[in-house]
Amino acid sequence: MGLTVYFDGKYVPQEEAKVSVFDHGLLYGDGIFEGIRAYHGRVFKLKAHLDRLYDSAKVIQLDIGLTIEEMEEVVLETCRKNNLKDAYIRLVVTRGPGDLGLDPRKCKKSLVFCIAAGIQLYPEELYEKGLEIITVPTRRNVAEALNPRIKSLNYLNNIMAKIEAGLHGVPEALMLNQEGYVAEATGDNVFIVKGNKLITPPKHVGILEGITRNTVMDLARDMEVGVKEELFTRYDVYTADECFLTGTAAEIIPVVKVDGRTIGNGEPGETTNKLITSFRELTKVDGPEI
Ligand code: PXG
Repeated sequence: MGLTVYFDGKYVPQEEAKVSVFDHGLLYGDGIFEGIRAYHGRVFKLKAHLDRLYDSAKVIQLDIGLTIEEMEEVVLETCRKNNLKDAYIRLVVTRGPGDLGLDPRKCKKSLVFCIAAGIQLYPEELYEKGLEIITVPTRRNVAEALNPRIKSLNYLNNIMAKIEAGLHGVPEALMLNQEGYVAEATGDNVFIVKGNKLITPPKHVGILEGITRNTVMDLARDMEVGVKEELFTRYDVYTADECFLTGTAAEIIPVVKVDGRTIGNGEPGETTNKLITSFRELTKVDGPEI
């Protein structure tokens, strides 16, 4: 490996990038992050990721200590230092070291680190055959408790859902919100296709407003496919023509079975496949050059 990591203001060998046991990111999950990808020497949708990071910071009253322009340079420089053109980038901001109480005022300075690593691609077979998923009992966090729009270091809600999916032998979980409407998967947003229309849950109902989600909606509009953000239930998923998940890691991944019900004809749909093609084209040209 031997990566160079941006850690607390410096670029250091990965062995030297060590977080204190008193850091509130570790003790309480008090912090935020972004998962970003670079393709073909450009950081895809970097501005959108940084905007979301700074919005998350504002909501949890976390002073990042760097301007958004400085943070952009941190991301690009971390890629440069590691000679990466295609990368998975993890940008993390914690409340920083404090004492053993949860009071964030005891943390004098936030900690920023950025890792850029080679990317572990999902097997191409998953895109050709599609995924089987199930709905799990664990509901997505209620927005009034911990708003899922904050990309926080508290991922236990999603991890429990992932465990439940694993217990049933499938790789991903469909999570419902408190009212029983479809929310999202554990690290991906969800879309269904009905006729010439995409439907995805609105951003205020207990989901992360995914950057891949927003990109896919833009691509669909360009392709003259209708786009609707509205609540729907599992009934609508089972009876949809197509279903897919979107996220930085998975990009656009077709779903062909949900809770034992075959979606459409059981193969990745035409609209899904067209979106995958145009998404891959966009990754060649979008974002600042490294
Ligand atoms: N929902 C949740 C709960 C997520 O965590 C998405 C949707 C998709 O958002 P983006 O902006 O990526 O389209 C996410 C993103 C990881 C990893 O290492 C997780 C995410 C992104 C990148 C990497 O597990 N989650």
